[in-house]
Amino acid sequence: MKRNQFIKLSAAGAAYTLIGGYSGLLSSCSKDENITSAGDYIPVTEGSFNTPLAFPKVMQSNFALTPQLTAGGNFKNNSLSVYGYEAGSILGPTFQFTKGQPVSINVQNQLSDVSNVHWHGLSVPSMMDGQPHQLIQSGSFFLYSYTVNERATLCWYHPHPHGDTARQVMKGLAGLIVVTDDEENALNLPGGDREIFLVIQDKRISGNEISYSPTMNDVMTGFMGESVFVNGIYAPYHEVSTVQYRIRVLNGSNARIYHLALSNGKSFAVIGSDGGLLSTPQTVNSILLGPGERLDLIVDFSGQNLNDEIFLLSKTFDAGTAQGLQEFRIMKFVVNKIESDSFQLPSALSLITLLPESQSVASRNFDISNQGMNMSGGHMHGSHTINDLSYDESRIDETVAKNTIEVWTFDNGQGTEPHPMHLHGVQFQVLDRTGGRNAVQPHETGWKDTVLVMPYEKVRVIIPFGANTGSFVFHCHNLEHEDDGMMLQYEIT
Ligand SMILES: [Cu+2]
Repeated sequence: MKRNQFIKLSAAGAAYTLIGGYSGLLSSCSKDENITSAGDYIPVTEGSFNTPLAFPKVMQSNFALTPQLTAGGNFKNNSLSVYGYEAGSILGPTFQFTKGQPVSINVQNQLSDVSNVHWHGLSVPSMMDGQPHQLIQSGSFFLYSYTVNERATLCWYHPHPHGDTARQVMKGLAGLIVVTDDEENALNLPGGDREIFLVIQDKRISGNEISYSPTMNDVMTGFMGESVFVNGIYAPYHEVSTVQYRIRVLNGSNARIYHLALSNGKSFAVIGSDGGLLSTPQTVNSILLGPGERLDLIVDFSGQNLNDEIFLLSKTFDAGTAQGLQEFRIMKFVVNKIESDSFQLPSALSLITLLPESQSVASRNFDISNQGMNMSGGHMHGSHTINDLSYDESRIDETVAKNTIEVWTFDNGQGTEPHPMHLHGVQFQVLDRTGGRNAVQPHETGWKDTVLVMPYEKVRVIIPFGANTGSFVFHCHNLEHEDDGMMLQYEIT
């Protein structure tokens, strides 16, 4: 695809500018699509919050995943036609791993399409990483085996076949991975029924189907749904007592960003993110969570009265796009018991050694501003790139030396869309953010594998590459952008 074939978004985001004399293209677009640079605004429809929250079953390991078409989830007390990792379930089991543990998981693909499994956040060998070109054919299987090297953290797994990741995740394929270690155990954080795992995902529901047929606008903005699910349940509630809870959140949505807050206006503590515990708790009133990012929170319900209802909200925010325009409720907590609680949040959680920039041996800059549209196959579609390049499995875009440290910049300075940038194979630290929010966010003060780069922002991350050689991808975790090619390959040599 040639550079001058792009129809580019204007920097102001108000209109499209045609470059290279292809002005005839727009008129050949489907007439029922109004093209707007902001994408389509898909307002959330709140439910009645009268379905109890449920949790996927917890497995230690050695559980075969069988991606398949099945019935699962709960939408207004009906199950949906979904893709599941087992029969009768929208999300796969939550895997509970311990640092240092060997894992083998057989994935038997019972879908009619190719699929695979990526272990998002775990640093596994290139061959086991479930990369976009490492596919499991329909009716075939692959045995993933690796050792869990991570410190305690919340990761997740999902399919990653290039061009079909977004649809397969939207249809239901995802699951959590919880890694524990001695350092975290020693903190005696709230556990048992006082540790709650929440997978937040928006979906478009049509009848008993999760519909997925993105328009060009959906590709530009990312595909968003009107119905917000938690753990596969639309508009759920969960009963709590008046104590402190550890609430662990995954934004497992294709594209929607959530501005999380509590309806009682109380602050809460962020104690961890993608790569595990922070060094110290960060008290916030709200936090912006992009697709693929995780949060580890301490929420204190003490002082509430019996039958109080507290909602987890997404507040408005300014993304300059169709996102963030609406405040909506995600789920309800209902106080059903008055109890007291002896837990005291430690002021020191973990030792995070901040990597000094002086140890970096190379800097690389990635322009993620330059998104456009192009015409091929008879219709207009998005064309998301990094440094003007689209994903090509046969091309290695960057080569880094093993056991070295580098600084990478994701530059969305001229961009008009948010991009949650994710690297496979590593965890990194956020050095700084200039433009936009202009600051490292509270949950970005530890280890991360996905960083939200909002319009007009430039974010620098410092990355220690390990001894794990081979090729890996890095990409935007807005899954429509990713499928559209906003993904490159790097090789550790
Ligand atoms: Cu993106």
